[in-house]
Amino acid sequence: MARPRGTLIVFEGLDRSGKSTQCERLVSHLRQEGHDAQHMRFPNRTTPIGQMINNYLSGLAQTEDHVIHLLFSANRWESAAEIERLISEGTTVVIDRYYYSGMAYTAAKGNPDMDLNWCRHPEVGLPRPDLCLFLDVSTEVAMSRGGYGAERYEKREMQDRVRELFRDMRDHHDERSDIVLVDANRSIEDVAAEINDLVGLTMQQVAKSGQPLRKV
Ligand code: ADP
Ligand code: FDM
Ligand code: MG
Repeated sequence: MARPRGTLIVFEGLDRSGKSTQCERLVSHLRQEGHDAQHMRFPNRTTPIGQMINNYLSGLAQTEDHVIHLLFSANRWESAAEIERLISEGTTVVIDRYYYSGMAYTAAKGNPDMDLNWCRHPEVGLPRPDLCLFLDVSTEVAMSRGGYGAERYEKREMQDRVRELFRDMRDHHDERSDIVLVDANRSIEDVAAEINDLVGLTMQQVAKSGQPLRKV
């Protein structure tokens, strides 16, 4: 019997919601259970495009708003074929931020030409996640986890607008059926336990339905 395809899982949420912590824990958990699992993150700062993004986020470079939006998207497209290959080989891919962040952070800049609909266009055709776990954390709890750092978007006003836009996306956009809200104000262990259950269910559904990997 052919091996079932892998599952595509994405973590989203504001800064300090616990995405990186939970991605690592999930990948270890899946490997312990005998699955092949691979961790990825966006932006992937290791490629030439990723270095341009890093220079922008750290304040070393000023980049026009449309240009940086398209670079974030291009940074996903340069990994799209690899994601598809891993999934087709039966590896579950766990990604720390994806095009949901791409849409919300650009739209949060408030440029009327760059609303969520405009922001979505360059993402159309990317591998579509089977599940997007949205880690929901209050501003107070996020601040208690070390406050904001020095990168471009780590400011209270920007985070508040991104929170609103993530909410719009969960309620009104094509994305809504893929997004599951997780209360991330709890302990690392409690959040991880819920995530393991949600991911387990999604993997079972993918294996049972035989549904191929979709596209955005
Ligand atoms: P993100 O990747 O979303 O920015 P991180 O996983 O890097 O978030 O977590 C930010 C900080 O908060 C880290 O110091 C991490 O150890 C801590 N942290 C993560 N999850 C929790 C939690 N559930 N409870 C308390 N602290 C947490
Ligand atoms: N970000 C991330 C975007 O603005 N667009 C994107 O497409 C992606 C993937 O980059 F402020 C923003 C979100 C965050 C920053 O932070 C990257 P981390 O700490 O590397 O996740
Ligand atoms: Mg992180």
